[in-house]
Amino acid sequence: MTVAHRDGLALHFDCHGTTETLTLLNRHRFQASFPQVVAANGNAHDAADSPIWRRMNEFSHHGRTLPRSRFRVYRAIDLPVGEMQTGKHLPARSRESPADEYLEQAFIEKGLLLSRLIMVSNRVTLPAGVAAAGGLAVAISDVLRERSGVWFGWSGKISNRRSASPSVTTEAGVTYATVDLSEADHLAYYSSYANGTLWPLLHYRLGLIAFDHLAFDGYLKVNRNMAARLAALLQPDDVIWIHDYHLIPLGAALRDLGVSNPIGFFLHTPFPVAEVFCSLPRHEILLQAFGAYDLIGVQTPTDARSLASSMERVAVTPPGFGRRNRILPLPIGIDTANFAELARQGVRSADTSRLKSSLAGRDLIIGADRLDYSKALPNRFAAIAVLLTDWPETRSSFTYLQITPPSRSEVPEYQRLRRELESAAGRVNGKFAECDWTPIRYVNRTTPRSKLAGYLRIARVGLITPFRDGMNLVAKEFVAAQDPADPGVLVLSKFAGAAYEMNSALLVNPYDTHEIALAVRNALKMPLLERRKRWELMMDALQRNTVATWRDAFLRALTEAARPAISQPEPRVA
Ligand code: GDG
Repeated sequence: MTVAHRDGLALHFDCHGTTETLTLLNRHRFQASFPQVVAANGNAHDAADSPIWRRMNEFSHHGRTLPRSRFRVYRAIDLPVGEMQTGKHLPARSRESPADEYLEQAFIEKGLLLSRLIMVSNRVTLPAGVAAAGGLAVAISDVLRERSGVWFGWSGKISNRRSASPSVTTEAGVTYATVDLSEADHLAYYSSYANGTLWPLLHYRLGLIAFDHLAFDGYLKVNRNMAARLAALLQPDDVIWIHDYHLIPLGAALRDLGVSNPIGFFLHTPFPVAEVFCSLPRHEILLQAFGAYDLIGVQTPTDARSLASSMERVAVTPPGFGRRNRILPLPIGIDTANFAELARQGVRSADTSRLKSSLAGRDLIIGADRLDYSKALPNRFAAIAVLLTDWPETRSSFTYLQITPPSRSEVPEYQRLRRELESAAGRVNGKFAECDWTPIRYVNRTTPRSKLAGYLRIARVGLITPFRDGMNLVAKEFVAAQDPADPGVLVLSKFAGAAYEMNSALLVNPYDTHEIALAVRNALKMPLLERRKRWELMMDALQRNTVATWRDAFLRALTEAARPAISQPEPRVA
């Protein structure tokens, strides 16, 4: 038995038993956090001389992680070391519960020991920045709020001044490291390739794809440049988690620079079937790049199958260092309790009251989506016209509020969509409005998150019908925001990843405007008992799978996948 101790926190190793994973430990933080280690024979060592530290070092240097050992963490405030060793003053729970739970507590409360988490995404939302309207930014902010680390990516700024190192600021335990892009790089990497080629491809919109070899080269080049800047920031025990389609080749570029840390990737969009993906010119390069990751997370089992079958078509090389290359469906969650609370508070705000009184007793139907063709907004407006035509009794009985923050406005397809929506909303309103009522309120601005939460709570229907969506967090937020005593009804596209978990929603085919209209009519008429039953099932799923469970499951699977396949004998430490 070994006890490392520092202040009130003791770490107790018992390496004769089974189970917990020492791979989560960061050697350097261990040394800094626990200056002294006491062995079973009572001898005290400086941490750097202790057998456990040497053992960690040795395994880490060989690119291997420590084998599984049993170890426990407990808090033993002000106990003399001898008493810590016997464990007799510990609460019973700490002797019985899985060590993980205590480790987690120690990590979160004291920020000790756990490897540094490096989150990488195309765009970094700086703490002083405007609240982001985008699923990925919302999810990463949620993850980093609970677990400090580094967020690396593009600053959102375009600058032709070349800087070798990123700008770094730290706030509330999170380090933000950002790089600017030159105008040419931004055009090739972001507007042309990521959003003009990959985004439509991943959403099954082959007709919208523009492929340009130079843009693809620019995309690869920006990924290589980002890798070089990121590599310079890395420490040996860091765990790297890269997000989304902008950065598919980043892991491979890091490996080329000799980075052997665990690297995971999460794709927030859908992944299309192999026939579609492989119609992309030079797709082999991207599929090979997926091979550099220890773990690839996707939103649904369908996405996992599609990616695996595309990768099977090319002989993908695994990440090396004796690791596996795993694909795992891991649906992203939201911070359910937090969003529900935001909605409870939001409903008492002046803005929500204003909206409510403006409805004059009518039901509210709500949609909130970035202005993006994958969200199928023209079909929603058309479905409202069908509803008002085929069920005239619904006229003047509801107001449909569509909140649509602008997005990627430099990409021509998005400019066209904006014009199309403006005229579609005008057409429906022109045809059906009365002097005291218009069916559609179309807001083409970002709404603050707290306001949005309040609006979702007072809505009778959430109308979320994308053609394709990796997950769709708004669908989940709509459910979390509802009043349990009088919940609204979710009308959801069956092609959103969220439909896997939210299958008590009214699921519709987004291409069928009549089916959407009928579902909205049924939602408006649905009796309270049925609304509650459907809502409870969905809320239950949201409480089981939150953004925190998603994060933990991803990091656990990443640690597991990054562990070399060859198992080591159990160490006898001290
Ligand atoms: C990508 C994938 C996947 C929306 N309008 C406003 C606003 N929002 C917030 C929502 C939500 C987020 O933005 C949108 O998330 P979604 O998941 O619905 O959609 P994408 O932006 O396309 O996200 C998607 C997601 O990544 C996560 O993996 O689910 O499939 O495409 O949180 O509330 N926020 C504010 N004002 C708005 O007007 N503040």
